[in-house]
Amino acid sequence: MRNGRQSDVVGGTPPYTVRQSRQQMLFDVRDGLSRSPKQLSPKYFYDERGSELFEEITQLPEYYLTRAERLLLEQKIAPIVRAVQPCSLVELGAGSATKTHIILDEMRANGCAECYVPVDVSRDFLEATAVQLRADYPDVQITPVVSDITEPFALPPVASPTLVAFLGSTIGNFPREQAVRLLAHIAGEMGATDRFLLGADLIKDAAIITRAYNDPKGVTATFNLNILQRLNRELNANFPLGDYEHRAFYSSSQHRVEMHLVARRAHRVLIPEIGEITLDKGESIRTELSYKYDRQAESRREPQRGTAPGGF
Ligand code: SAH
Ligand code: AVI
Repeated sequence: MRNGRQSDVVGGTPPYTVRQSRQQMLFDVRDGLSRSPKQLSPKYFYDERGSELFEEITQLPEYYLTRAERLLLEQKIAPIVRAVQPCSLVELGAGSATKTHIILDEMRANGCAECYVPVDVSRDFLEATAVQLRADYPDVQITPVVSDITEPFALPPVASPTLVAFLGSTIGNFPREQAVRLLAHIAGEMGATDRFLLGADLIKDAAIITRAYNDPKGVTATFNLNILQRLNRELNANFPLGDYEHRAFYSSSQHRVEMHLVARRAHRVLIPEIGEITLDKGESIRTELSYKYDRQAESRREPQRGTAPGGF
């Protein structure tokens, strides 16, 4: 990787801190809730509780994404590592980094695993992940970076070649334009011998996708509602949680899941630093988009992003 630009970060020693994250949250929430339809950025799902709930989702029988990706990594990572010969691994939206073990183990077996840089917006969870990884890989330098990857972010200098991984289909949670901007930014940070590994969920039967976002145990509903709980906790808002219903559906025309919180009754919410927000009965707040991909169509789009598909 090229050396990280230090201008976007506060503090010189890792983990870097995100500048003015509370101000950013107030700005985003004010902006999102003044739109029609109302929306909140899915990055606000991931406080510590939200990250734990996502981990629970990955264990659900209906949520096929994590299992499928784990299997793919187990089957495909060896030739990828052999071809790239990475000494460093940078992972965007790393979360608990459970699948990352498959990559790090393969890098170590291949003779080089110097540095691992998990990047995530969820500070406490990322720090816990780093503690666990340091215990599991005492010989690897673990340098967590707390950053919002939708903003330009700095990475510490690491040994080349670097494998940059973006797993879990998190790319699908970004609207197309934002995804292209993010990939172009990453491509600009990568050196000639670095490579990018993307995990993205493909278009499939609508019923399978719908089930994955409407589990009968209600874990996904709790994950969805946690975004309002977080606003109550961190911004002293008074969202009446019991008055919202989880709704997730797949749009076959747009190839995306939409997740919403629907108001069961008309009400007002006060967010002291933002003001009063009015919701009608049946009005929804869109909390997430989760795009599903078409392998051929995406390959044709690669040049736009400054990346080129490999042959695995
Ligand atoms: N990669 C893991 C986790 C996926 S969950 C896996 O495959 O299981 C999505 C992760 O991306 C969460 O850990 C969340 O905190 C992180 N994330 C979401 N939006 C982000 C953003 N804008 N910037 C940085 N990290 C983000
Ligand atoms: C992290 N991301 C890819 C998940 C997804 O499937 O879009 C988040 C999630 N939302 C509901 N369930 C899981």
